[in-house]
Amino acid sequence: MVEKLFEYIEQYESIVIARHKNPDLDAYGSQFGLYYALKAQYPHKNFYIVGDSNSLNYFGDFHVIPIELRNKSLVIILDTVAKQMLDQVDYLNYDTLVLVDHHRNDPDIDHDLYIRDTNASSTAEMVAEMLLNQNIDINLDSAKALYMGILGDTGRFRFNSTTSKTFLIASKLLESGINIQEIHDLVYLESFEDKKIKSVFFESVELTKKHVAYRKNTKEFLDKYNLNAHYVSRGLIGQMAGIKEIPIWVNFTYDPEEDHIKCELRSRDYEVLKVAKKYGGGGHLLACGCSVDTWDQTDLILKDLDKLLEEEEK
Ligand SMILES: [Mn+2]
Repeated sequence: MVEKLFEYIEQYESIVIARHKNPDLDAYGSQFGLYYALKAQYPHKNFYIVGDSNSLNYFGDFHVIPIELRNKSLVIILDTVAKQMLDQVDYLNYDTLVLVDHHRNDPDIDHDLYIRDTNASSTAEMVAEMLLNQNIDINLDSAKALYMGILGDTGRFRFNSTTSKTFLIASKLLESGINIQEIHDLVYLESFEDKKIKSVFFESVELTKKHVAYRKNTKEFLDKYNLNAHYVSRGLIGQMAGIKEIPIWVNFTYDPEEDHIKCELRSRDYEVLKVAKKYGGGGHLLACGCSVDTWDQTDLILKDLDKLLEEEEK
């Protein structure tokens, strides 16, 4: 399958590399990692990186390209297989379309090739492995991006999605000369203000009777501290992680742009994905999300999570 992707790459003059909206480190890392390596390997081809940007963009700028160009391109979509995570232009305008992803959902996008590895810690790990197997040089820029992608999706090699292969690949990336300290400072140093917001957030975390921790981030909370919904939803959920008494933790955040409530679900041991799927969401077994329209529905999710704990108590 990977060979087929590289046959396509050989075949096309113009190659577009896309990934999901509201990119996380893995989406950016896999995208830029693939881009820098391919650009150096095939200097006469045209590679384009497309998509939106946000506060996690430590990487660079994106190309804006005409639809006619997309229509005759190979389009590679990374780190998602779901239409709702993409702009229409990314999955409708292509000559050949390839999906590369480590999530469990089944694609609702028409495609020519689907490279899936649900055992991979991250799409960045998949991309690194493909490049290594194809003997394509992973230069410094590529290695840095891929390493950051792996860091993001493994929580710095702590989540149990981290495998011996993850370390093997990280080790290969280190051989490209990346500076770990520099990368960690770039990504993980916090401002005093950020730290204060985390403390406000944590102070009002609540518990259900089965000790599911949750936080309801209302419009008022976002407005008061001038926070963006995506940051609160994905960036603050980690504040509830790593607490002995808390087997499952959930972050509910009102998103004014979509006028719905983003729900992020996490657990160390319990398959919260079942609950996310019930509400139309998806993701990983222990780290997933969905969105609902009302706060009443968030209470239903909490009930379902309590039930999950009751049924499967470990
Ligand atoms: Mn990912």
